[in-house]
Amino acid sequence: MEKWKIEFFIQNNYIMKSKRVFLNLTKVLFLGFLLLPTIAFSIEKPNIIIFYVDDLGWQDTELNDLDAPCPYETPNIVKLAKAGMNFTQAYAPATCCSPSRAAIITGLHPAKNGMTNVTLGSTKSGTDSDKYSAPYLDKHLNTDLLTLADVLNNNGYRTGHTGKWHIGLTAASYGFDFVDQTRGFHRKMADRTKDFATVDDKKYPLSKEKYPPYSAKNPEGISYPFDQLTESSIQFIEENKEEPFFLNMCHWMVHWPVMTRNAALLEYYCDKMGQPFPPEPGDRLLPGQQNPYFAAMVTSVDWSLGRILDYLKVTDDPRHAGKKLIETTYIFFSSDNGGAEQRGNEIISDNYPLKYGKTHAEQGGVRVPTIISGPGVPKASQFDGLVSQLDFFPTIVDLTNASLAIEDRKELSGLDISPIIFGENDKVLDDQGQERTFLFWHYPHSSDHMKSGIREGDYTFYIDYSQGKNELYRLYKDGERYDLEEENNLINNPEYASVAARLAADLKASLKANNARGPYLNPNYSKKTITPAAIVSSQFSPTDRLARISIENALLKEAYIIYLGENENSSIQYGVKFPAEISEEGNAVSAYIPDEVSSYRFILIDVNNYQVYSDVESIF
Ligand SMILES: [Ca+2]
Ligand SMILES: [Ca+2]
Ligand SMILES: [Ca+2]
Repeated sequence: MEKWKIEFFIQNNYIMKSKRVFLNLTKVLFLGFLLLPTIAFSIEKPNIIIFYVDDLGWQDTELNDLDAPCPYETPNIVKLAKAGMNFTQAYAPATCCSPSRAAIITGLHPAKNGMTNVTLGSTKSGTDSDKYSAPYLDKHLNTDLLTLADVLNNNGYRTGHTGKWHIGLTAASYGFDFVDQTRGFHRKMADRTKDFATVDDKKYPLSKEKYPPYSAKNPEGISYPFDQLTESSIQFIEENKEEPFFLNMCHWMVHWPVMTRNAALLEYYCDKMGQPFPPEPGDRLLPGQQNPYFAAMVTSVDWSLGRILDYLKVTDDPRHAGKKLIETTYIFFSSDNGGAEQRGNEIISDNYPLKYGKTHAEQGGVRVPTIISGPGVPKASQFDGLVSQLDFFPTIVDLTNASLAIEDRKELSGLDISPIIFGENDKVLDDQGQERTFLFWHYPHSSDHMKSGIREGDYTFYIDYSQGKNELYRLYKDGERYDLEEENNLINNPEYASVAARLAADLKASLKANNARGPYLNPNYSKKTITPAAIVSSQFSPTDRLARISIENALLKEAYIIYLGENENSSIQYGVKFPAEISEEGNAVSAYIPDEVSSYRFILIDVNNYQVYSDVESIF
């Protein structure tokens, strides 16, 4: 296969890391340790767990808690932070689910891998009132892309995915040996006010073991309903711990539907929030963080994390005599995007003091709780610099000493932050030793908040495509919180003109370097002043299996073909766009149509930036 290039990058990292961890420890331990071989501090092929939460906001845990105290109790998240490093300014690669997940697993920025939203495979153009049209998104992540699971699998790791996938097909098509995409106990309830789990429940029996929270009503703690997602994750570790393993554990919580099967937990939060139990039917309308169902979901995710940590703590590592799995495993804890604040009338949570939430490029949409723990990571440490989940891929490659072809490594959008997590450096550096000074986001979707954004130092800057204007905010000043709420737009303040110009230039250069697509102009827009490209003829030739179209009104700058249909056993990637050939004149396009494919359509971008879909063409 193409992606298994034979030319591997020979890494010296293993030896370097032995020294590195060793030097770290000498800072805190005594000289006597110098006599021990350095190898004793380094874990060969450590295990990796990514524990990923859906829609968990930056203020939805007891970490980084500003202003009003977080009412949701997260003792295990706090415990994990005390065992490792808490990142106070960590970011998801995107504002919503699929693009963040695709970015983590490919190590490529959403602008670069093209998956910038959740509407996969949709060919809807805008309506006649929309000036812009979002780019077409592949129906599933292109299977030709190298994934983190591929890299680790190729380096002797067993790879498991549990829970939410949401980037098309199943995780089995992307390098995972073990796949269980169960929703666990986060499955829709007919009536969330009363359909709670019981001790002898068929699907969700309550546990005999008791866990936090403790209260006067339940001084010994409470039971939790059976959660297949947590159990499958433990099963994967149990069955694969003889080998190094990578577990990508992705909860469906705390995403909508907002509900819990755990009556005791819900009652605990109703009591804590001064609300009746069981709650009245209907939407929760109290502002801020007062939704007891949501609180129960956050604590349920925390319980699940606790189950994993407890298992790792008591289980021997068969590969490292005398060690428990917790001593040989790195855990990456984070969330795929900021909190969803509201759905219909229901108030879910609040990202305040951060602005907005999920699907927004502002801080509430992208800043997320993040912890990394594992061997060599200083306990209860904190890093306040900018990091991204895009850094997970290269960091995991480094931690696992995995071989990766030089050209694949160069493509990665994030940076190896292992010097940060070992407390050796306080700056995130690229391969040339240059400090990374900013992160950026690209969300060319939605009708009213289609934005690209950048965070650099104290500032955020946005290009708002829908409104045709730019914004600049100053989050911090002299190390203090200044306008974290992003309320005072400084774009017209002459004092900040050079800052705005620098951020605009960095953002535009990043979008260009990553070949960011969209937003495009919408050919259906009623007030358009330029005529979009239009298709005048379309043919298919069965002899050479070439589909051809010719164009009038405007020449083309990009053209793609998508094959339509479904066949999971086929090597054809249905719904994934591939470049089509534009004629020298720019007014005709052709594409090869494989034997198996019986319908297709072209996607055209004309020189004026209109995105035009051809009709669906069928071959009879
Ligand atoms: Ca708070
Ligand atoms: Ca999400
Ligand atoms: Ca808010």
